[in-house]
Amino acid sequence: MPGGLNGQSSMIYSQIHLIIRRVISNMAAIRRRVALCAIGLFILTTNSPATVTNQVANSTNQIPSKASLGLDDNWIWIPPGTFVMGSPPGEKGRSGSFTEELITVTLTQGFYIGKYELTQREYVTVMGSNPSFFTENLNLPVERVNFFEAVEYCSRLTATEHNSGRLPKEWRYRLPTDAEWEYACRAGTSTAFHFGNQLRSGMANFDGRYEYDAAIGTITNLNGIFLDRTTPVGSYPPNAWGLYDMHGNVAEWVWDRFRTDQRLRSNSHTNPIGTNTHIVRSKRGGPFHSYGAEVRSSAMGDANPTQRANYSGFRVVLIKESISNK
Ligand SMILES: [Ca+2]
Repeated sequence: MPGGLNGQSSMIYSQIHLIIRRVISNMAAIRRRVALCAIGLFILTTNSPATVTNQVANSTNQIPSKASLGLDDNWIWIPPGTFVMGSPPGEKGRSGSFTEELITVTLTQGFYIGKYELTQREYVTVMGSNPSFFTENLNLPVERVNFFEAVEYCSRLTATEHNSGRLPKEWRYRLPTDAEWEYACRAGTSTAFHFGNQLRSGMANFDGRYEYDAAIGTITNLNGIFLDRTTPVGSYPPNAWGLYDMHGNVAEWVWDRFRTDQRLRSNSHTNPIGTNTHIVRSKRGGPFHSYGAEVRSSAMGDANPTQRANYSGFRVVLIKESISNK
């Protein structure tokens, strides 16, 4: 009869069978997770501090397309990753303060960054005026902009692009943080410059009379090239990620002074950003009149944010996150 002992036994056996199958299935899933964890642990433990740079997410299918953000080809995608910020103690000419102390930094957000320093053409298009000193070519980097004007440029560009519908509302343009700038500059390297440990006359727009070797320091070369002015963006070879003029030409305003304030107030080096408790702001990459030692990847200049100088410009990032004006 239906629901009799045989029927109940059959139902019980079916349920037991189902439970056993689920247990086996779960064990297989657990084994897969353990295997993945082991692989991840292997990857982490086989990266020495010296090679921790460039632990980037290589998956190209996570990169938002330039077309979806209204970008042209002058933008480079920088993947999230972990890198060592700063310079080793043996690197000659490094700052005597803690500003170049080695710190492992993780950036969890990928972002787009300008392939070039912001040009005068781009600045005039958004701001309607050109404050620059060297003005005969609109492909020269904009200069004589102060920190606040650089921030204003980013805000206006964001508003324009949002209003046009080209840029999704959750994305915005801003200055790179100190850490983002150095991560992009190094492009996976840990040497004094993105192209190695030596900077010779003509390799970048700097004072080529004072070349540099990380093991020696400044090397005087009175026949070296010193232009004493800006050059059109992209006049020298790019780094491995395709970014130009990260060493020299104009020094570039960044948002914060990470290593002089964030480091002191927090042990967190994930997406580090400084505060505005310090009035002065950081500039990175060094300008055209600097010695080689002053345009190293880890070198940091600073200035009052109201300073206007014909050697100070900036570069812009586009990122899907918000950083409050704290
Ligand atoms: Ca520069």
